[in-house]
This record gives sequence, C-alpha cells and structure tokens, in this order.
Amino acid sequence: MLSKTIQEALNKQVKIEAQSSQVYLAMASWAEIQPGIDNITAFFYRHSDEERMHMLKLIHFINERGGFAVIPQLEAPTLTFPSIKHAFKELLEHEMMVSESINNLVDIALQEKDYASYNFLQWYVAEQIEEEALARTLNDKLELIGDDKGGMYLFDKDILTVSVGGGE
Ligand code: OFO
Repeated sequence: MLSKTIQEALNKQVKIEAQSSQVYLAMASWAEIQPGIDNITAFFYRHSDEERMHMLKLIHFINERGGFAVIPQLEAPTLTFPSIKHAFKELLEHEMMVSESINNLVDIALQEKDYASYNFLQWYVAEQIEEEALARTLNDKLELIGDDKGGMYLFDKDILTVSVGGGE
C-alpha cells in the first residue's frame, strides 16, 4: 500500500511525464510545418510517445499498489520556436527539470522507507541519465552546425538513427 506522501509525489510525476509528452508533441507539430526536417519531426513525435509510456508506467504502478493515479490537467506547452536550436535547448532544459523531479521522488521513497517504489524508480533514474546525455549531444551538435544548411541536412539525416529511450 502506498503512503499518502508517496502517492502524491508519484501523481506529481504522472503530471510531469504527461506534460513532457505534451511539450514534445507541440515541438513535433511545429517541426512538421518547417521545410526539410522530416526526421527531426519524427524524433519529436517519438519522444512524445515515449513520455506517454513513462506516464502510463507510473499510472499502472500507482493503481497496482492500491493507490489512485490521477489524470492531471496540463499547462499549455510552447507552440512555436524561433529556431530548431531553440526547440532542442528547451528539450534539454525540460529533461534537466525532469531529472531533478525524479531525484526528489527517489528521496521521498527513501524517507518513506518505501523500497518497492524506490526500486521501481530506478528505471526512471537510468532513463533520465540517457535522456539528458542524448539532449546534450544533440545540443552540442547544433552548436557546431550554427547556421550551416548542409550541417542541418546531416543533423536531420543522423537523428533518424537515434533511439529516444525505452518505454518498457
Ligand atoms: Fe520521461 O523522460 Fe523525458 O521527460
């Protein structure tokens, strides 16, 4: 059985994962109407789907442990971006915020001596390491590319092979 404290904290994370999915969905829709970045567009859509999986995983965990997963109201995401670089910068900042939130949640699980939740959350800890590293790599590449159109063409080509992270 989940304590009230851990249940509330897990539900807060449900909202953050749902919000992440919404944020990347908005990036995908914006990218889709920009010329020549089909693979970047697909990357954002994939990322949005992955975040939905992260949210669902939490929802099932909460409900299976005798809690109640609350489907949250979300905030409006950023809809348009001055450039692709700006969108990826926002993605990195967002992931950093998510990592902080997961770390906080792990702390709460320990304080509550809820070792089942602690164990469950390790998957998210590992996932955040991967997601942050990926976001940093992509931002570094974009920094190198600058305004070079050929570089952007290659970036779009390369991102096709990038794996966004597991939903399992
Ligand atoms: Fe859910 O991993 Fe990104 O936010």
